[in-house]
Amino acid sequence: MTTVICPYCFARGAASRLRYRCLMTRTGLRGGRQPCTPQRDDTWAEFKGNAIGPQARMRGPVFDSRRALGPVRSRAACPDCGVLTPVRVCVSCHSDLPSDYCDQDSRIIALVGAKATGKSTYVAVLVNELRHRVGRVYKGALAAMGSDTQRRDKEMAAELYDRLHLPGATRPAALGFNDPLLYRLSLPSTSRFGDGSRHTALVFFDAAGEDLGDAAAMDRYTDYLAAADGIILLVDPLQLPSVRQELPPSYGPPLPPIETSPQQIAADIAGQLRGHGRRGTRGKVSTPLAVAVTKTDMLRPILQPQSPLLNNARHDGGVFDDTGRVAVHEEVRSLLDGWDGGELHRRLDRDFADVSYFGLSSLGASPPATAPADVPTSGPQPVRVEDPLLWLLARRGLLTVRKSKGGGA
Ligand SMILES: Nc1nc2c(ncn2[C@@H]2O[C@H](COP(=O)(O)OP(=O)(O)OP(=O)(O)O)[C@@H](O)[C@H]2O)c(=O)[nH]1
Ligand SMILES: [Zn+2]
Ligand SMILES: [Zn+2]
Repeated sequence: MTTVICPYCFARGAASRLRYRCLMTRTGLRGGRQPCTPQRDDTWAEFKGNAIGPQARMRGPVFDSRRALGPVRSRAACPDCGVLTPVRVCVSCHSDLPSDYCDQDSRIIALVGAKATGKSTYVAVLVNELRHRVGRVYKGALAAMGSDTQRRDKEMAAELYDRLHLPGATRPAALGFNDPLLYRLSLPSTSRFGDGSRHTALVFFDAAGEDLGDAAAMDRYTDYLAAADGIILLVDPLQLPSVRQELPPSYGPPLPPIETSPQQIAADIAGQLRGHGRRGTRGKVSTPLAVAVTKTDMLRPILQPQSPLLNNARHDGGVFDDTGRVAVHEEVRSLLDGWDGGELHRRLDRDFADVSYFGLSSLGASPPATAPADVPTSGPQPVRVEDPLLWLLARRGLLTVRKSKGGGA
C-alpha cells in the first residue's frame, strides 16, 4: 500500500483513498453529457486562509473514485460528466496533488533554522548537487514535481547559477517557502532481490525558526514536524557569540545579526514533537535530527588543515560511508562543546535520541565583500551539502551503507 502524506496539510493516508477533481473540459464528453460547472470548494478555501475570494472558491467538483479496491488508478472518470481526470485531491484540505506525487511513498524532510542561517541557499545548492555530482555516483535522479515546484526550481537555479545572485533579493515571490518544494528522488533498489528504481517523494518545507515561537504559525509547523521522517536543523556558526569572538577581526564580510538561538529552536521542536507522540525511550524525541553547521568556509581559520569538514565525502561506488559520517559528527561535536559553553550539544543530547552532526558550506566561500548579495564569482563550490539528507535517507534504508568496523555513533 502506498502511503501519501499531503505536502500541504500533512494528513497521512492510503493513496487509494485520495479524491479526484474534475477538470470541467469538453474533451472526452460522450453521450450528449454537459461539461461540469465550477462548485464552491470551502474546504480548500478555509485551508488556504481568508484571502480566497468568492470567485476563486469556485473550482472543479471533487469526487471519490468508486473502485476502492485494486491498484490505484492514475485517472478516474467524473461521475457527472464522465471525463477522465488525473488530478488527485487531499481528503483533508482539498489541495491538488501533482499526479506523480501519489505513485510513491512520501518522505517529509523538515528544514528548520533561524533567520539568515542559509536555508534558501542550501536548498538550491542541495538540489543542484543531487542532480549532478551526487546523483551521478548514486545513479539517482531528481525531478521537480508539479508546475509550482518546477517553476520555482528553474528560478532558484537561474538566480544562483546563471545570474550569481543569492536568494535574498527575489524572495518572497519566487523563492518563498510558504508552499513546499516537491521532488521525486529515484534511486536504484537497495534490496538484493529488488531490481529497478525506488522512488521517494521528497518534501522540503522550510520553517523559519522564529515562527516556532509564534502561536499562529505554529499549528502548521507542528503538523509538518510531526509528519517529518527527518529534520535538518541548520545552525549558523556566525550567529554564535563564541565563534564571532574566535574569528580573526574583519575576516570576511560583516557578521549577520544574531537571531533566535539554535538551542531555543531545538527546545521548541522537541516540545512540539513530544506533544505529538514522537517521544521515544527516556522521553527523548525519536525523529532523526541532522544538525548541520552551515557556512563552514568561514570557519577555516579555526579548523585544523586535516579537518574532515574541508572536503566533500567521496561516496565511492554509490555507497554511503558511515565511517566518514562519524568522523564529521565527532569533529562538529568537539567544536560545539567548545562553543558557548557546549549548551547546544547538551540540549540536543537531552532532547533527541537520534542526532548526527554535520558541517557544510553551500557556497564554499563567503560572498564578495564588494557585492554581499552575490554568489562568489567562481559560482557555488559546495562542501558536504548532501551529507545530512543522505544520512536521513540511509536511516530509512534507501541507501546502501558502509559501516565502520566498531559500530559508531
Ligand atoms: N560564507 C557563507 N555565507 C553564506 C553561505 N550560504 C549563505 N550565506 C550567507 O547567508 C545569507 C543568508 O542566506 P539565505 O540562504 O538567504 O538564508 P535563509 O535562512 O534562507 O534566510 P531567511 O529566509 O531570511 O531566514 C546569505 O545572504 C549569505 O550572505 C555559505 O555557504 N557561506
Ligand atoms: Zn492536505
Ligand atoms: Zn465532471
